[in-house]
Amino acid sequence: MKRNILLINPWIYDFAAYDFWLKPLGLLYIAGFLRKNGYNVHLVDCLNPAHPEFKHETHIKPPKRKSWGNGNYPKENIWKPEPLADIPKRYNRYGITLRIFRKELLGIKRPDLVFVTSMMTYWYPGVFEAIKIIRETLPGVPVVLGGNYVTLCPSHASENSCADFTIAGEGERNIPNLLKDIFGDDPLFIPDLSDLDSYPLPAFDLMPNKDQVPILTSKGCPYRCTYCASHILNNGFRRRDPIKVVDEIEYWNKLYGITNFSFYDDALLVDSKASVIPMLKEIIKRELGCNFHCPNGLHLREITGEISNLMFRAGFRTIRFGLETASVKRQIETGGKITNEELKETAAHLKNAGYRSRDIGVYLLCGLPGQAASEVRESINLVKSCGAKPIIAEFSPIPGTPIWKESVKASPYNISKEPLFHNNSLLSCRGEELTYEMYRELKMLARTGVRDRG
Ligand code: B12
Ligand code: SF4
Repeated sequence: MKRNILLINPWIYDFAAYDFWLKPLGLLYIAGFLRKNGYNVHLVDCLNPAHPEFKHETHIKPPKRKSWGNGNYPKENIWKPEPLADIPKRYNRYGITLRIFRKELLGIKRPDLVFVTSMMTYWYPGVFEAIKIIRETLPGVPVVLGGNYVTLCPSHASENSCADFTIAGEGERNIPNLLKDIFGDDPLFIPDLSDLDSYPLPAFDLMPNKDQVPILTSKGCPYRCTYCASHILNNGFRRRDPIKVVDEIEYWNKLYGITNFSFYDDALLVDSKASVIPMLKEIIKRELGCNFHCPNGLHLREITGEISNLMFRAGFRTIRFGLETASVKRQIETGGKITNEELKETAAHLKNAGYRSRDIGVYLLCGLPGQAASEVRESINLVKSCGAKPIIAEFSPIPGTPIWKESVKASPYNISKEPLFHNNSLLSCRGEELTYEMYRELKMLARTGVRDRG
């Protein structure tokens, strides 16, 4: 008889959260893998903004959703975890209510195993809540926890989560051994880990809310920026065949009428001749009429006139880039992924292709160790002067990154011991020179005065 595995995408517990095309892609890949190995899979998505049971939750305001698959989450104000007690901000549970979650768990066939995913390190309270309720409602069923939080904070996860197993790293790599240990099952199918095209498609059919589909054309990144965890989370840089990526897009489009897709790559544009250029040409050729969104920062350096035109024609609507800082010194110190000259050229290419200033979002890090407010201000002004839109991205320190030691030194919080202090809203590594007041002013400055010129 087939075994049943329950997959859980937990809530976000945070001061703020916005559904910027966010789906549990890693968990859906694992579901595809499990299915291919003959397991029955069922998913409970705690972040489903459109759960039918919300009609009975009259205390919750219906969230504003956008037609492109992004928008607000339903939310409830909750108690702050003790380490955050002094932070003068409201703390929320984003997603379905606890009652709906319990009802979901009690309404399904008892599983043989539960897989729980995790994303940001500082979102672990929502993960722990899910595990606690699973233990109450499904006593005796083993719980496995994986995902980015476990990979980045393995000891914290194994010591505090109450999961039976905590598994760091790529699921496809580690789950076969786990299934052997728990059930004695030998896998029928293991993908070639060096070939992303051998992975089964993510089991997107399990998602209750099919408003958009996330796509991954590659894993990892050839750069090594000091603040980024990409190299810890991925084993090298691997890419899919660009035509197979378009086959996947067309598949979801034909099957469910999906017209919005978001790219989750760390390095979508790198090595463009072999990857993104053929992909864009194929999307245009097939006349799919879809919208594409890149919420994660793209590499400015890779943009040419040709790529800009192809992106525009293919339907790339939301484009975000990572500049991080206009300080030449810091650009070099943190990895040298971009120069200010390249930003100017890129913005001009994108404008020529038809994008407006407000379409060209450029992320700027704020709150890096030792970073002065003037550096962020100058970065904002540079982005504006190039005819693009600056977007402040608050620095979140990540264990294992090259900048980690410096972050630990700079922070008044115990970021080594407590992942809640990695929360980007805290600006936990800012120097005294960059006050919250200044940060708010910088946010305002970034938001105002982006004009469409030329
Ligand atoms: C896409 C993305 C986003 C998207 C959202 C997508 C999402 N689902 O959340 C957007 C652009 C919105 C986003 C925003 C931010 N992000 Co982000 N994001 C990513 C990114 C690039 C990919 C995540 C992903 O889906 N990968 C693809 C899937 C296939 O992989 P996966 O989820 O890891 O799953 C695999 C394994 O983890 C494992 N696995 C997963 N679940 C399970 C479960 C079990 C049981 C097992 C065994 C295994 C397992 O197997 C899976 C398959 O191989 C990661 C970097 C990265 N390469 O992972 C950063 C990353 C997670 N983000 C990060 C950051 C800093 C942010 C921001 C704070 C940036 C900012 N300053 O504004 C914001 C915060 C958003 C918020 N609301 O607070 C950091 C993490 C910070 C932290 N402390 O945890 C990362 C690591 C990037 C970095 N800088 O290094 N992000
Ligand atoms: S280029 Fe982007 S994904 Fe690559 S290491 Fe730097 S920040 Fe990370």
